Amino acid sequence: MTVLSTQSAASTSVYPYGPHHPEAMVADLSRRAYDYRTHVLRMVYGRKSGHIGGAFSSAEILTALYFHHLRVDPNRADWVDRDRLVFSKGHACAMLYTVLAHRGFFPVEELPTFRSLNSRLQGHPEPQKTPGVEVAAGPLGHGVAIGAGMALAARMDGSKRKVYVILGDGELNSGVIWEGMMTAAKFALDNLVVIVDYNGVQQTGTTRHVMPTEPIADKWAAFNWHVIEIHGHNMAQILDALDRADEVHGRPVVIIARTTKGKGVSFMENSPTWHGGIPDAAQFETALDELNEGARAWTA
Ligand SMILES: Cc1ncc(C[n+]2csc(CCOP(=O)(O)OP(=O)(O)O)c2C)c(N)n1
Repeated sequence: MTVLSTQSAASTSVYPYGPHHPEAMVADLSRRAYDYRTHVLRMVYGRKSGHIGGAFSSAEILTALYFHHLRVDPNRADWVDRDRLVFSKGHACAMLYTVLAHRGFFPVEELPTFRSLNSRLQGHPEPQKTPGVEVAAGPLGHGVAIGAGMALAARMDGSKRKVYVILGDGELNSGVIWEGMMTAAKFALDNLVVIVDYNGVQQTGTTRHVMPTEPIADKWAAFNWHVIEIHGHNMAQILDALDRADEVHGRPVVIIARTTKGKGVSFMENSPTWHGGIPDAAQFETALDELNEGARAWTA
C-alpha cells in the first residue's frame, strides 16, 4: 500500500487493495455504465437540454452503488433503514435517473420525459417528485452538510444505515462543503462516505484554472477524514473502495475518484463545452457508436 506523503497510514490510503470482486461482475457493471451513458445521451439529445459531461463521469460510481453496494429496495423506497444517496451535483441527474430506473424505482420508459413539463424527471432532482431521489440538489455545495445531518440522525436512531454523498470537484468551490467536512469529523461520522467525482473540469473551464483544489487528498485528511484515492472509471477499484470504507471506524471517509468529464465519447472528454453542450445529429450518432463500442468491450 502506498501512503500519501504528508499523512499517517491510519488516515490516508491509495489504491490498489484488490481485486476482490469476480471478473464477471466487474464486467457486467462496467458494461451497464456504458449502456446507461447511451440513455443519458438520448435523453439530453431528445430534449435538447441537460448535462452530459458530469453525468458520464459519474456512470461507474452510480452503477457500483445502486447495483452492488447500497442497501435499498425499489419496492420499499421509503424503508427507514435504507442507505441514503445524496447526489449533490444535481445538474448531472440524467445519470441518477437512468440508474434509478434500471434499478426498478420507476419505468425505464419514463426516461425520455426528462426535462419535460409535468415529468417526474426534472432538470434537477427533487425527492417529492422522483422515486429513489433522496435530496433536492441544484444549488451546489450542500451535500456534505446534508449528508452529515442524515448520518448523525442514523446514529441517533440506532440504525446501521449509511449515507453516501456524490460531489463534483467544481462543487468543492462552495465554502459550505468545508463546514460540512468539519462537522462530520467533529461527530466522527463513520457512517458517512463522500465520493468526489474528480473530473477536473467544471462549467466554464478546468478546476485548476477556476479554483485550484490540490492537494485534494491532503486537504480532506487535514480535516480528519479517511481518504481513499481511486480511478473513478475502474469498477473493481470503486467496489473495493466502497468495501474498504465500510471497515473504517471513528472518522468519515472520502473516496477521491479520478474521473474524466464526458467519459466514453472521444470528442466530449475533458472539455467544458460538454458540461451543458447539446450534440447535433452527426455528433449524436458518433457518440452513440462510441458508447456502444464501449459497452461491447465489456460484453463476454
Ligand atoms: C451554488 C451554485 N453555484 C453555481 C452553480 C452553477 N453550476 C452548475 S454546474 C456547475 C459546475 C459544477 O462543476 P462540477 O462540480 O465539477 O460538476 P461536474 O463536472 O461533475 O459536472 C456550476 C458552477 C450552481 N448550480 N450552484
